[in-house]
Amino acid sequence: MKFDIKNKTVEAKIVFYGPALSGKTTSLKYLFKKFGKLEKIKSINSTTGRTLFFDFGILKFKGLKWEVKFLIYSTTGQDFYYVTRPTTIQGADGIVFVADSSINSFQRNIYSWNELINMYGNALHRIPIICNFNKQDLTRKFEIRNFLNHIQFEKLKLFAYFKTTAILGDGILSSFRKIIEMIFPGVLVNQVIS
Ligand SMILES: Nc1nc2c(ncn2[C@@H]2O[C@H](COP(=O)(O)OP(=O)(O)O)[C@@H](O)[C@H]2O)c(=O)[nH]1
Ligand SMILES: [Mg+2]
Repeated sequence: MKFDIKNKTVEAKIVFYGPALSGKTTSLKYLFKKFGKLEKIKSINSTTGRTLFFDFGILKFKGLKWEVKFLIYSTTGQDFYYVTRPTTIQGADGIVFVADSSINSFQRNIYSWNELINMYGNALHRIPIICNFNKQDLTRKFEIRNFLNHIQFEKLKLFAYFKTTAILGDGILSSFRKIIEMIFPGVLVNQVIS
């Protein structure tokens, strides 16, 4: 988090993390579209259209006295680009883990989650983290409870989860509001998002 007292601005970094094709880019696009900033997202894509390095965009909100700037990233979940991920998530003030709820993706989510844990170690206890169980529109989904038990979520102090369907935008805004609230507990959130 960066505070600029002179210009009364605060900057926070939010990272969307998760396995490949879980819906990170779709979630980000919905969010930016919602705030009329779709054209502000920069994506570095491979020729197949999958995110090669990351998507990146900035959302600014005017508070009563302070301007709040959210730097929002999505990482790629492709093993080959593993090396780019630690730099993307460095200094994150909040993480949105986007899980693919398809019953066949359970292990891929766990793998990606463990990767995150390994990168952050104990710091994950200080960083707010939200898990979006995305693709709720699918019929064959794993049990959320199973996943939560598997990751021992009760050990995480700043944790919440949401059911989302990014292609429809369901749950995306609520989840975003929550991560902001967790990053800036208390008054600020009501001022930045009307
Ligand atoms: N059925 C369904 N498909 C989704 C949902 N969100 C994303 N997708 C699809 O999943 C694929 C991968 O999405 P993308 O956002 O590129 O995943 P990323 O690799 O995590 O950035 C695309 O074909 C999306 O249209 C969802 O909520 N439901
Ligand atoms: Mg992507």
